[in-house]
Amino acid sequence: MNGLYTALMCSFDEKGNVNEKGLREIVRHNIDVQQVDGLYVNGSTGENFLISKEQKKQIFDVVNNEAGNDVKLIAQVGALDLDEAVELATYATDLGYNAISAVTPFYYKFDFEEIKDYYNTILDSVDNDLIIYSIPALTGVNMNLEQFGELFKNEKVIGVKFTAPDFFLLERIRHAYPNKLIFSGFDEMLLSASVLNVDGAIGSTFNVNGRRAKQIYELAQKGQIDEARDVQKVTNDLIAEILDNGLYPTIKEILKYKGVDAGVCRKPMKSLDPEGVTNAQHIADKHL
Ligand code: NAY
Repeated sequence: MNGLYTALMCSFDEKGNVNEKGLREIVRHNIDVQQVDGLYVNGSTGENFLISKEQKKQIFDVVNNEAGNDVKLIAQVGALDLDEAVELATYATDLGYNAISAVTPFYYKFDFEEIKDYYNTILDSVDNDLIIYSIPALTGVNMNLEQFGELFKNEKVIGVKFTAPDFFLLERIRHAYPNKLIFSGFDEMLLSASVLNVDGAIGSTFNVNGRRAKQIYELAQKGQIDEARDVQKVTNDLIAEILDNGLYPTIKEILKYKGVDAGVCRKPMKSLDPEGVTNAQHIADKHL
């Protein structure tokens, strides 16, 4: 399961429906042009927390159908409705997804026993491996080394998508659990994470900058840190401008500019105004 995975965008139309043709184009662009090793489906970047259970299943279907066996597929199934998470985990597993992933349960301040029960309940219901999706800045859930270790005791928990700038904790997890997979989740920190020997990365900006991300990761693996730093610098020039202009809508606009029908974002997420569209096109011209 090692390697670089795009946190896949989804194409929506103005009414918020999944634009299947556009979604297929995004999948193909990531496989054929960005040349990533896999796709992380229905994560934050896929606007997962803004869509219905039926839409999540529809997206799992379309992506699986379009990608076939070309790349590895990870299905993010985490949901506050645990029955829904179990249903989605079963659904994606039956489709043949290589692994599932689940965000830590959020909004209510769940204690660790509740978080552990959430993961074990999902895993007891499916014959598949799971990658914990940890993103404390959005969920408010900050797990420590011991708590990760407690979750890792379940052999079906094969790793973590670590979207946090805590490199002390990242190094401690790496050291303590050499056999678990760690995926770096912040594209702007990919080099720093790669130096700590992560097993791969999952990123939103890989939808448009996947090839450079792969270069950073592979250069770091070969110990060519100066070269990797140069590519991370160019990457971060791009990411800084994308973040300034609005993360997901700007990536969608860049995709559209490249001929990929990425659609608009689901409300209440805004799409870009005309000035934002022009900015996105300038960003693409300048950096991609
Ligand atoms: C997801 O599930 O889509 C991700 O978490 C992918 C990781 C991204 N995090 C978010 C919150 O979008 O790629 C990162 C991030 O967008 C990027 O580093 C820019 O900050």
